[in-house]
Parts: sequence; structure tokens; C-alpha cells
Amino acid sequence: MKSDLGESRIEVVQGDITQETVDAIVNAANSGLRGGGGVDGAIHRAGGPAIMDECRKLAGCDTGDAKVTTGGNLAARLVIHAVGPVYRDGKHGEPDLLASCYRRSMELALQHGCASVAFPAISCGVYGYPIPDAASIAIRTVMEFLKSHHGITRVRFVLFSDDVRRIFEHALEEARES
Ligand code: AR6
Repeated sequence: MKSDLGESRIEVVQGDITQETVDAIVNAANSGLRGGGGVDGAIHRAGGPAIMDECRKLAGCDTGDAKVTTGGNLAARLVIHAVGPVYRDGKHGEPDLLASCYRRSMELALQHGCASVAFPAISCGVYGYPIPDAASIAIRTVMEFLKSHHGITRVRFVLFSDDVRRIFEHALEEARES
């Protein structure tokens, strides 16, 4: 599914984010930037050791923030390591922290001259965020950013499963209508 917003486009697709040919892919990292399972593990495996070499020099990353490394062997030039919140009950700042890591990722992409960025469903795996809520925050935050900044022309949400893709498509439809 695609949605045009002036000069920019949001796309929702099913796939493996490590295969994306965009300027930057976003990683769902942990605050130690230590690598791990899920999409983090997949990105480090596909991108090779150069990514971890740079992560080690970054001294971690706060929840709600993001940091940049090389894309190593990936087609993407950069990896933006974003740290989403661990979901408890939604009353511990999780929505703001999740929105913040999307916003910070977009800011960094822009600062590094990226015109295209791909996101996974940050916090929707091990970190347990309810996927419809996370999808709505992800789409709305990126849309808001695109309305007030120029330079990023393509944002792709690359979801691993068909179920999650459908939930993000629904969130995109809802955000377009509101
Ligand atoms: N491409 C796209 N999406 C993927 C891929 C892939 N190759 N692999 C998994 N996903 P998770 P989190 C989806 O758990 O919840 C790590 O250990 C997955 O199906 O990767 O933010 C980190 O080191 C899910 O929908 O990230 C942290 O410690 C989504 O990516 C912690 O997990 C996010 O799931 C972060 O947890």
C-alpha cells in the first residue's frame, strides 16, 4: 500500500528489512547497542561486523533516541539504531518514547542526507508493544515529520509478517482519513 503526501510517499510492505535498497534502514535496537535477536540480529548478520565495531564506540543509546552507523555489507548506506520502549501497561511513557524514536530516526536520516528510509515495527516483538497502537504511533509520527520537513521522499514500513503488514496498512488508512 502507498500513500502520497506532497513530495513524499509512505509505503507499507511485507518483507525482510535487511534486503531493502534504501539510503538508511532503522534497527529496533536495545539501549546497550549490543545486538540481540529479532530484526537486530538479522541486521548485524546481514551487515557484517563493521556495524558492531561502530556500535561499540557509541556508548549505548537512550530509550526514545537513535544513533547512526555504517550499513556495512547491506545495500543501505546507513543503519539508524533506534531504541523503542519495553511495553509495560502504556502508562509509563511508552507512547511518547515510541514516537520519539521514530522522530529521532527521521531527524538523523535527514541530517545524513537520506532521501529514503525503511522502518521495522519497533518495539512490536520482544518489547511487547500492542501492534495496533504501535502502528498508529509509527505512521502518525512519520506523517507529521514529513509534513514539516523536506528532503525525505520515501518512507517504507517493512513488516516481517502478513498480519503486522495488515495492521500497519489499516493504521495508514486511518491516518490518511483523519
Ligand atoms: N525484517 C523486518 N522485520 C523483522 C525482521 C526482519 N528481518 N526480523 C524481525 N522483524 P524485535 P523489539 C520484526 O523483537 O520488540 C532485540 O533482541 C518482528 O517480527 O526485533 O523492538 C534487540 O536487541 C517484529 O514485528 O524488536 C532488543 O533487545 C519487529 O521486527 C529487542 O529485541 C520488532 O521485533 C528489541 O525488541
